[in-house]
Amino acid sequence: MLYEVIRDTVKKRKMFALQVDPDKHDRVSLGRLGRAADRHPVDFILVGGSLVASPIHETVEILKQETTRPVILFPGNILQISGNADAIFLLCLISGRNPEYLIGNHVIAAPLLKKSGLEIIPTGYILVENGRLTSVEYISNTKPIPADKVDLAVATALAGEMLGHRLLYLEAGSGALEPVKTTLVSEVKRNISIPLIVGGGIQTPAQAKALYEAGADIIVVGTAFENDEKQLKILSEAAADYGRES
Ligand code: 1GP
Repeated sequence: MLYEVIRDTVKKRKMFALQVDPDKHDRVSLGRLGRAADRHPVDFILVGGSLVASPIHETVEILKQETTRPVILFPGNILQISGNADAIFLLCLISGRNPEYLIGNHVIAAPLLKKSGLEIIPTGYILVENGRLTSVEYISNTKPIPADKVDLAVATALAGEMLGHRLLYLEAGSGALEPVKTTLVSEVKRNISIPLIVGGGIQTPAQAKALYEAGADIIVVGTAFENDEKQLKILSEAAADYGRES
């Protein structure tokens, strides 16, 4: 099962994931990205976004044809479910207080998910403020945790782990001006024992390295590759190098 692979891998090295927003790609660029993921040290591919108009099923199908990397759903809503994927991060937006993103959508999706046969990976999703209004904040109608409120982020992460989430995801939001601050990442990491994912606004190897050093087990990057696929090589290799150094 993928969860066990992730849990065991992060005990030995850092991981790197590519996030694909189906609306930002056509068939050709998706194919290219899938093949590039195979050539570089990408551990898995996340598919989804806050607001997606393209059929998720097709995106997953194309990626599955072009890559051997696991494809995991990262759904912004219940329309973003496809039985073709390998697993789903079943996100619970625990930084927010919108019941639809805490349980409402999960109830609607549960029978479909059961039928789909997808591996379900319950994930506590924590949105952290980054200085700009992000799509996830707007669409979910929730407030992010203020960037300097480390104690709130730690308490939220602890609650997420205590409630049984198997991963925690610190999210600055796609296209964030700044990634989540390293001080916040390190305090969260110090307090939890499940794998910690960090994403949003990561553009450079130096940022990735600082986040790994602070305690991120997995880094997720999306926007940096949308206009420049060469960045996939640069960022994923920097991540792999860091894994070897540490
Ligand atoms: C979004 O964390 C991911 O959910 C990736 O963010 O697009 O800013 O890399 P970016």
